Amino acid sequence: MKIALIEPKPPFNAYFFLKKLPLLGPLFLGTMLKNAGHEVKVFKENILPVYNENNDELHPFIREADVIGFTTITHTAKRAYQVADAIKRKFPDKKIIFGGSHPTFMSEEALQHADQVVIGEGEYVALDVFEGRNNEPLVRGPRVDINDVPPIDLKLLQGYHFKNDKINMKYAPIMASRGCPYDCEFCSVTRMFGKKYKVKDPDLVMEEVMMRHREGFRHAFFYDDNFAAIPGKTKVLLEKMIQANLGWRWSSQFRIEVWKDKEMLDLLKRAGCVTLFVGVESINQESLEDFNKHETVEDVKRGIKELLDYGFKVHSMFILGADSDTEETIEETIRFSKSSGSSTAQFSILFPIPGTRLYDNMRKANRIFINDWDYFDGSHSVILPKNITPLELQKKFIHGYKYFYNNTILRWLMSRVGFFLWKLTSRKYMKFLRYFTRKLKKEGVVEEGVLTLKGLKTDSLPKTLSEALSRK
Ligand code: B12
Ligand code: SF4
Repeated sequence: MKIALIEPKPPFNAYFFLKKLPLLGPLFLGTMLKNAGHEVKVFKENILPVYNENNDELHPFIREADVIGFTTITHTAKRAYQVADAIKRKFPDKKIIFGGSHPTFMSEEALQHADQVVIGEGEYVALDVFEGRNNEPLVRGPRVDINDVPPIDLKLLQGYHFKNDKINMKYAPIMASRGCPYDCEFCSVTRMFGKKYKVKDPDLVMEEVMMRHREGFRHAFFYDDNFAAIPGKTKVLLEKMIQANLGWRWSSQFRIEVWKDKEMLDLLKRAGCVTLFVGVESINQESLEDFNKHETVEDVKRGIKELLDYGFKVHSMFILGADSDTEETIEETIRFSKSSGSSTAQFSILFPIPGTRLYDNMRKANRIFINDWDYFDGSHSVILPKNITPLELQKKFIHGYKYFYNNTILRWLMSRVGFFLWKLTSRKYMKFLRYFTRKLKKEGVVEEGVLTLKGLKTDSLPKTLSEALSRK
């Protein structure tokens, strides 16, 4: 069978400097399907779009494929639906399957554009679904033992260039664990992969590491959500990397408490870890509690310093707009991003990802004012914050980037970020926010910048941005 797997392009190219990093779902499943004898191609639309909506043209392989799978996160969902609908219109007999973190939690919505939706992890059901033995509309994928998942075949990726087997991608994508024992309010990882932290056997991870090294990679990004969650197991892997003496450089995501384990820091250093991506979120203790972070501000401050002193780079990720945030606490967080000495910083506006408690609570409270998935990317205000207007929050987000990247050696990044901000906070959106904030004030929903919810009327909440603008 010919099988196409598609990662749709996001509406705003927010992470275009990391645009080559693929989601691994299609590669894990694609590798399994290829090993089972199918012709598989994986399209990451950032690199090679499969559908041109201007002339209604599909990529030739999509026209030939028997089955087409889509992976989607929330802010690529609309593009996925657009492409899937175009395929169905032209080729009604082709089977379309959806999976990924958005369809898992919005399965009925996704099913309107697909023949089947896989909920949860896909490995144990993919063969039955793609080969047509399981035709249930909603298929629940059981939790996967990641030791059963083979190393991915990067050659499935279309539109990338290969030279002597080396793909033109700087960072080798590797995943050594899945899941997270924490359960932050805004994050869907625990509900998607489970509270149990699944760690891959270090020998199997090393097989993949060696494979990427042979392919010519000298840098890697471990996709783990919490690389050192089970320190004992992480250390075994690190020892093996040190023994292999690969001389390569890599990064991953960590919780800040990793700083307390000096043995871990030593091993990380010797194993080639360069940058720790840390979810700092806020330096307002109440916001950390809103997020269920199980961290203290003191820990965060001390942790960043210790990691930097140890010679690591720290990429600090902040979330602005918790219920306990005010303009002042947001400003403090932004100022801290710089005074902390963090090597790089990333700001997000709190947004509700389907599948999270935050999403459920915001829906119930009727506080999601844009029901357009295109804007669910952490770069747009989509919920009514409590102590600041959506417009001011949006401005703080822009200010955060400008403040952090102003007059640092990272000017090159600034120019990129500047471009990305320009793209993201498009004029139309800002115009809408100004109008919307005025409307909220007029209706008494926001009084002196504080969300009262008193006057909240359902018709205050437009379905899409264009609808909101047309109502104006
Ligand atoms: C690596 C990563 C990135 C990379 C690259 C991502 C990319 N190409 O989009 C970078 C750093 C650039 C990034 C950026 C962002 N990311 Co990110 N990222 C991840 C991370 C850590 C790993 C992704 C991955 O490969 N997972 C591993 C595979 C195994 O999981 P999977 O893709 O879900 O696939 C499994 C199942 O879903 C299913 N499946 C998936 N697809 C399909 C398809 C079919 C047909 C079938 C049958 C089954 C199936 O089977 C797979 C195997 O079990 C995840 C967290 C996580 N653990 O998943 C967050 C995650 C995907 N990111 C997330 C977010 C929000 C973002 C950002 C918006 C950042 C932000 N502001 O918060 C941006 C947007 C990026 C963009 N596309 O524009 C959210 C998405 C949630 C959502 N519903 O939208 C996640 C889930 C984290 C979270 N907070 O909950 N990210
Ligand atoms: S934000 Fe990080 S620590 Fe919190 S649940 Fe998600 S992966 Fe775990």
